[in-house]
Amino acid sequence: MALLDILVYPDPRLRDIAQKVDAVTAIEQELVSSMAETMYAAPGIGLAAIQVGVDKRIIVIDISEYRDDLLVLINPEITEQDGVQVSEEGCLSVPDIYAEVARAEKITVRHLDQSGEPAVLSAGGLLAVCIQHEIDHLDGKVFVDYLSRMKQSRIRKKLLKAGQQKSAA
Ligand code: GNR
Ligand code: NI
Repeated sequence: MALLDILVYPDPRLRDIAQKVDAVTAIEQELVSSMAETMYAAPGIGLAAIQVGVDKRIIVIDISEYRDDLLVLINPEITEQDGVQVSEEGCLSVPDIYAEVARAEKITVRHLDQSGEPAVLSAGGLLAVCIQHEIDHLDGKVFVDYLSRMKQSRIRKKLLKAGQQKSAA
């Protein structure tokens, strides 16, 4: 296991489109465990491989109160969705920025689990939000893409400036 570096917006690698995983091998399992460690340390409730610079369709999520219920989704695909919910989102790749985003209220997701077994999951509320947020990352999208151009440009400036201060320190 290893702590991985999380890419920060507007890093162009966050625009990469992740590739389907052909087989869940020891390599993928090692990546999953490093991603989980990185998510728990951050701390965050979800992490997509793209955020750590790996272009594989792999997501880890834990929305449980005691951080002891890891969900691993490989090659996730939303097969059904229903309703709309608006909630405040944040992102480990967009530090200290929060904004309301509209998402489907309920979703059904087909995926492979951590052992590579096909599985289906139905989710609503925060879990549904988190899964949609993570699948967006796999498709090169970030939640700020849903905001006005004006807000996007303010966020980009702010994070570029914060990044420069960090590298000068
Ligand atoms: O930690 C996270 N919190 C969060 C809150 C509301 C909606 C989505 C999220 S996901 C985010 C972690 C992250 O950036 N995953 O990509
Ligand atoms: Ni995110």
